[in-house]
Amino acid sequence: MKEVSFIWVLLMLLRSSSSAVNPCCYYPCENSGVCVRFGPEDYKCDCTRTGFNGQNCTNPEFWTRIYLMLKPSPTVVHFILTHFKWFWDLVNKTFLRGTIMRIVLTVRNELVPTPPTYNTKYGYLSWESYQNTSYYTRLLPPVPEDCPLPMGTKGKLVLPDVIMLTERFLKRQKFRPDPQGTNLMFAFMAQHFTHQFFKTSHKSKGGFTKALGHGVDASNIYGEDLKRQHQLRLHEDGKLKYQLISGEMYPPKVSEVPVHMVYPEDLPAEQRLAIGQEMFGLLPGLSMYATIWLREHNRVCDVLKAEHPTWDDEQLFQTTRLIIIGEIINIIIEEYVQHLSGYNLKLTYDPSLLFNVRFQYTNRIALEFCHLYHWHPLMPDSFLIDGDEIPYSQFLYNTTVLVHYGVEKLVDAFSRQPAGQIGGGRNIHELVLRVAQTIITEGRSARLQPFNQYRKKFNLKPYASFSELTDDTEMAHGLEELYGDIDALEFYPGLMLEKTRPNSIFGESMVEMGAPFSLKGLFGNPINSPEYWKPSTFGGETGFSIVKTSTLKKLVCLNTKWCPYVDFHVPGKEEEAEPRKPLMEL
Ligand code: ACD
Repeated sequence: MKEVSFIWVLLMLLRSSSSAVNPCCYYPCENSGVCVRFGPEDYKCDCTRTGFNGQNCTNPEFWTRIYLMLKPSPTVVHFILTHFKWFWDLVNKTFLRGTIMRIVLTVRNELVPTPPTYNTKYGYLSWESYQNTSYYTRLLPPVPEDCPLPMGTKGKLVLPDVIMLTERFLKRQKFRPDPQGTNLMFAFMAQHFTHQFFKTSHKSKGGFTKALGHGVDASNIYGEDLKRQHQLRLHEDGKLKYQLISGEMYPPKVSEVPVHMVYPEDLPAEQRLAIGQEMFGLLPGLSMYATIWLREHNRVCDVLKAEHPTWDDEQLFQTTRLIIIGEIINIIIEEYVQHLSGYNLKLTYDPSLLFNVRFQYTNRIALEFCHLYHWHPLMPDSFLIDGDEIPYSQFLYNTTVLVHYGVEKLVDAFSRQPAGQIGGGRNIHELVLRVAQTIITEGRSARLQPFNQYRKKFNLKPYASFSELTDDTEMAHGLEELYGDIDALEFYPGLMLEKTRPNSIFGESMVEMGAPFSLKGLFGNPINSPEYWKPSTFGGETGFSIVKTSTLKKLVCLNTKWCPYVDFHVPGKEEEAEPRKPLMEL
């Protein structure tokens, strides 16, 4: 291995000394200008519609100058949104809530190109990138192949060894709970929800996805293709197949619904559950959410059937799927992103906020979004359920945990157990550290641009040094030694090692980069378009109201015998004391 990298370094040195360096390797174009190479040594920056001009798109136009003067920094905006609770309590009761939400959405949306632009193969616009939806799109083109150094022109000839890098800076020393109080109910929701649109195709190397819906399509519930969907369907009253265990609904067995699922060879047939997403037998938290959504789908089918006795199975199924997609989006915006943001502004799922602004109802998942969402520090050291402590060895691929405890006890346990802080480094359990290693390796083969280039793309100031990135002096020195230059720091390590905001789950970059992808993906869903967002799409006012009023608590408690403590954060003092509410009050 060492010889191979030595030969590679020699080749690169020979290449760069014998020919001119591709000028785009210097990333000369600022402010989203596009670098185009002309001849061996020349380049031009295309500054069209960037609001800047000059050779490198560095001179602001008049209105840009004014805008930049008035624009508050992300730190100031975040501070205002997370403080002054009395002020936000007032705002949340007025029309200003919607107005501010619209501003948040439009500002974030401007950062996501639509139609999509580059992909791992094409660092320039091409029809192939646009129409081949098997690729993840990319915000920034890959580092050109002919650059003298792996990250362009800065840093070391060889990037740090991935195993050493992750062992040293990402591996957990001692579990550090998230200071925002995030729990495992959130962590499993994150995993369950995102695996409908992040399905990297590892067979075909180079930024391909198997999730062709590129957004919230509930394919994790219904399967990624029509064949799987039909196998999972009961073909009666729009429902999905299920099995009853002690009178309660669970996903059917693979022996009865023979869809491809990933299970260890020695797992007994009766323990193999058939679920929309083939990986969801991996963790009881995932099969728990699969069970909850299965029950919800079949419950909504009953509601629709009662109002539309003439509808056939197909119409009941399709309309229920749209309702389920709406419920997911609502819960994600109003509870999941709300929790993550720590904002005192109450985020609102109201698609009509965007009806009078320029907005395209389409989405393409970006490779950078997929990488940044690898939030494995959330995972604890072991799982605490109903007085039992379950180690990973007994948790993985153990579907008996779900049936043994039942949904209620699992929800209760996961809602009470703290998840780990995502940012700040050294908080990934060693059992899942290899996932971080895979993502860094994949980032290298996809030639992702340096972290600082992404900071600029998202209107953030690039870090001037490693000690600006992190307050941990030892880590800053170590990174300096390994990368040689802050401008050569890689994307994923940058996001994970950046200092966290005070009492926050992660740092500035994760929010500023994650939010645009998220909000565009959620609001860009077709159900939010003026053509779809109306009662008839959801079978009438009843279905529309299920979408508009869905909550995590209703999702769980309308599908369980008793209502456990359920939230995306661990209980505070008041919640510990709060008596369980009867279902009628939900
Ligand atoms: C804002 C709203 C608050 C944003 C806060 C944190 C965002 C950080 C990372 C992304 C978070 C959640 C992702 C959720 C949903 C993804 C949906 C994707 C759909 C394709 O300030 O803007």
